[in-house]
Amino acid sequence: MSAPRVVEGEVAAGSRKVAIVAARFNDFIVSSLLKGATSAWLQRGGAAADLLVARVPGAFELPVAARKLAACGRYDAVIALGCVIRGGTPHFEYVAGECARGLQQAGLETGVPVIFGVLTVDTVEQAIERAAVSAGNKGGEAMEAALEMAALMARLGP
Ligand code: INI
Repeated sequence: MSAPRVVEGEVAAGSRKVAIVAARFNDFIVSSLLKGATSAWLQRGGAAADLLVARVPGAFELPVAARKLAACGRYDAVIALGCVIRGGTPHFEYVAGECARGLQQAGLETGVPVIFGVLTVDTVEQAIERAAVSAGNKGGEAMEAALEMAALMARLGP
């Protein structure tokens, strides 16, 4: 039996354009995710002028802004960055759940990859660990996923 044809995207910025939408809530964590995403962009050869950063109040507002950026036709991928900490209230489920659902919907409706770079954690300590400046920064991982998906979508065609 012959091997299947495998299609995948490379993690390289080239001349791509990416938009990040980042929540201000829990900014002490989100700003680290933003740094991780920005340095991954530069490391992968992206031009500063080809990266847009839009800020929104909290994770609940990420989907509407992400959808607008995805639909405008200027970006190859959109990354949503935020941090929702459980803190023992049902509020967490609404904010984190609706954020995830809305971001997925934004990607499916527009066909532009919308990357989930939102930490949904039980404790501040877990958030700090995932936003560490070293390897494993979830913002950097989100950028790598965005570039891979942008390349894959281009390769898969219209
Ligand atoms: N927004 C977050 O991004 N993270 C949270 O942990 C959070 N908590 O815990 O409430 C949060 N709430 C704000 C929410 O995202 C909206 O900005 C607000 O409800 C206005 O719509």
